[in-house]
Amino acid sequence: MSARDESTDKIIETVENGLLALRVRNRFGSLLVYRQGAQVVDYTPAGGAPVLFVSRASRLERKKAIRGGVPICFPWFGPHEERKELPAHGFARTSEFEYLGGATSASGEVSLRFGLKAGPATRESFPYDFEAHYEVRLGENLTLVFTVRNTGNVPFTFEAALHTYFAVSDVRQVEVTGLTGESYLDQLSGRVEQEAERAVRISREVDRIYTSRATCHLVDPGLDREIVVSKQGSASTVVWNPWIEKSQRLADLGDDEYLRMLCIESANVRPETIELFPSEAHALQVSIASERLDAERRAG
Ligand code: TA6
Repeated sequence: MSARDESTDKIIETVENGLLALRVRNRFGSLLVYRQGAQVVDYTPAGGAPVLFVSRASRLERKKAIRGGVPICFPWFGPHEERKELPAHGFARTSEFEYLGGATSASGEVSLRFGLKAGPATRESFPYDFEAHYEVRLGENLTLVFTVRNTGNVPFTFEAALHTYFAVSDVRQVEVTGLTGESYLDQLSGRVEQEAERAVRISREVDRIYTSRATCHLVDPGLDREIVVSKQGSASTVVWNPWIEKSQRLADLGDDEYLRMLCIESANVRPETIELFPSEAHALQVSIASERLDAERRAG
């Protein structure tokens, strides 16, 4: 291992697009994380291309959901079951997380810690006491760990998702492997299906909640890379691309941007909703690695 040049390890607190942010740079690459939603919006491995997609039409404004990067969906996923006026995917992604500090390990891995606690605003829609902690680690891979602790005296259930938008060369040319045989809820038809294909390919709107703990591989010949998404504490994998019509309906997504993104989300949603009893905690972890495609895979 080369000697570590400590001068390259940097955690810079900054303001980007009017939002409080942290920039990280080390020998493994670079990150940009907004305090709002503790949302990672850029992860670029050293010598590689950006791994995450952010819509050029995304509104970078306080209290507005950012379309891209890794939104944290919590404490519900999608529309709220009873109260449709509440924001989709919960309040975490538009909440200001507390920055709890950063650290650099002996190997040069940089970790940032964030926190979100229950308060009057959260209790309005989620009447429970909780503490959420989020760790963002830039090392050989990007590792994200979202932990929820029940700090009250009654049990509660919640859904959570790290709603990762991956940047792709052309969504029509990529494939996702690792989900063969897994059952999934097709959110478009409402039916439960089983994945029979060796690889998931995108040629229309896809919105599927797989019941799966498997590691997924996003193979992108156009970018000569394979993104490996491995998980711990996650029993759901959501695969979503809005395709043409939905992209045209989304104000914060360019009409052609569906071609450049694919969501593979590490989650616990719907039948995999989590129940926490007082003092219990649950950690949802995902590790994202960007690797060069070997010659055989490049050949397709
Ligand atoms: O991740 C799948 C999904 O639930 C889709 O149904 C779609 O709504 C997507 O999330 C985007 O959600 P958002 O609230 O970010 O527009």
